[in-house]
Amino acid sequence: MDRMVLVNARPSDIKDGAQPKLFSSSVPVAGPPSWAEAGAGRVVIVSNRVPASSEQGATAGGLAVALADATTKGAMWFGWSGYRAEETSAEANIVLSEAGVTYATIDIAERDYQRFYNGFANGALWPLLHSRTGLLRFNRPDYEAYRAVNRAFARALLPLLRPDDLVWIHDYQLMTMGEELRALGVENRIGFFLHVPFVPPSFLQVLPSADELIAALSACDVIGLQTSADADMFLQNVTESLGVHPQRSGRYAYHGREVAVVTTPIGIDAMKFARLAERAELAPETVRLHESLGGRKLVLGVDRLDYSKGLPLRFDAFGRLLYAYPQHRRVVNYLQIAARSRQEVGSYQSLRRELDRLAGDINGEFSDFDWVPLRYMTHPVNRNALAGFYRRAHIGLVTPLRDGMNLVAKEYIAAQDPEDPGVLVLSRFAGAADELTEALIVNPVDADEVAAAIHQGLVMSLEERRARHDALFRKVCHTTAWRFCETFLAHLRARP
Ligand code: GDG
Repeated sequence: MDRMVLVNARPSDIKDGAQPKLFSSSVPVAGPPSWAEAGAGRVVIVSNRVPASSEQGATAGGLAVALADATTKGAMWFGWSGYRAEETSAEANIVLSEAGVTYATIDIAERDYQRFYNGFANGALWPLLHSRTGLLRFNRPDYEAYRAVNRAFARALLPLLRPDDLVWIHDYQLMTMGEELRALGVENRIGFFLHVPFVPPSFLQVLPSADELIAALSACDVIGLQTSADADMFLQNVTESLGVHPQRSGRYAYHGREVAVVTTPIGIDAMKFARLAERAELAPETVRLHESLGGRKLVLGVDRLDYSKGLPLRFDAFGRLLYAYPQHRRVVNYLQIAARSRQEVGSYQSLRRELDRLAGDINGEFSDFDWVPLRYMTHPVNRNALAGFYRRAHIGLVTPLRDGMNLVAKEYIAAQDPEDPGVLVLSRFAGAADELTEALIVNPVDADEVAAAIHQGLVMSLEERRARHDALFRKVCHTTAWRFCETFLAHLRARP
C-alpha cells in the first residue's frame, strides 16, 4: 500500500468533487493505465475493511489483496476504519495516498460491530454461504444491526458521491447497502461483487431474512459472482425469493430496474507476484526456512484460520501420508501457516483448539528426536516471506471445503521457479478449481485421496511438473486482478 499524504479531512474539505490542494496531479501513477479515470466516471470501491486503515498490510485476506493490486489513481475506496468507537461515524474521514487513491473510512460503534460483524455477517451469512448450516446462528437483533450498519455506510458515502461515479460494493457484509443507497435517492450505477460462494434456495431459505437479502441485492445494476455455478445458484434464489424468472443471459427485471448477474472470477497480479517470489528467495526468512529444512521437501499450506479451509481434514491427510507412504517419513516437512482471524466468534475458537490437538497427535505419533513433521503457526507472516515460502515449497496444499475462489492457489503457481516448479494440490470445491484444472484436483473430505495426491506430487517427474506448471501459470497470468476489475466495470458501465 502506498504512503498516505492527507489525514482526517472531512467531506466538507472536498467541495463539489474537487481534489484538496495537498494532492498534486503530478504524482506518478504506479501500475498499468487506470481504469479509474477512463472517462466514464470515478470508481468508488466499498468494502467492509479498507486496507489503508489500522492493520495495514499485516493481516491476511483475499479481498484486500486482490483489490489493492488493482486500485489506481482516481479511485475512491470507502469502508470501515478498523476502529470501534462509542458511536458509528456519521461522516467519513478522508485520506489521500501519494498514488492518487482516496480512502474514506468510518468508525463503527462497538455494540453495532459485535452484532453486525461477529453476529450476522460471520455468525450467520459466512457459514450459510459456505454450506455450513449447522454452524449458522441467527437472531433478529444481529440482523437489524447488520441493516443499520449498511445504512450508516450508505449515509456516510452519500455526500462523497458525484453524479457519474460507479459504485462498486464488495462482499457479504454489505448485501443491503445498495438498497440503502437507492432509498437515499442515489441513481448512480451500483455494482455488487460477492467474494464467497453462493448456495441453492434449499440452503438460503434456512435464513429467515433470505428473501429480504435477495430483494436488497436486486437494487444493484450488476451482481458479480466468482463462478458460473455460483451465478446459477444466485439466479435460482431470485426465482425462489422474488418469484421472478431471469433470462438465460442472467438478466432480470425487479421494481422497474434491470439487474445483470455476471461471472467475473477474481485473480492476482501474477507477474508482479512472480517477481516478488524470485527476489524473496534470498530474503532472510526464506533462507532461514530453507536451512531449517536440512534438505527435506516442504509441503506448505497458507490460510486464514477458518473452518471453510478444511484444516482438520488436511492435518488428517498429512498424517495418513506418513502412515500409508512411509518413504516420506523424515524426508518431508509440512508447514501450515494459519493466520488467526475472527477470534471473537466461538466456532473459530473451537477450530483453533481442534487444530492444536490434531497437530499434537500427529507430531506425537511420527516425530523423531531430530525431526518434527508438522509445523503449525497461527500468526501471519509478511507478504515477502510468504512469496519466498511458496517458491521453496514442493507441494502447495490448498484443500478448502468451500471457497469462493482461493487466491493462495494462484499465488502458489505464480511464485514457482518455472525450471523446477512445485505441484499444486487443489480442492475441487474452491472456485479456483474451475480454471486451474492442471493441478492435482482432490475431494478434501477424502483424506486418503488427499494423501495420495501429496504422494503423487512428491514423486512427480520434472517433465510433468513443468508441463502442469506451464499451463497453470498461463492461466493465472490471464485471469488477473486487473482483468477482474476491468471485466466487472465494463459490465457496470454498459448498464443504462
Ligand atoms: C475471500 C474468499 C476469495 C494468508 N495468510 C497470510 C496472508 N494470506 C493472504 C494470502 C491471500 C489471502 O490472504 C487469502 O485469500 P484467499 O482467497 O485464499 O481467502 P479469503 O481470505 O477467505 O478470501 C476467497 C477471496 O476473498 C478473494 O475474492 O478468493 O474465496 O473466501 O492473498 O496470501 N498474507 C500474509 N500473511 C499471512 O500469514 N501477508
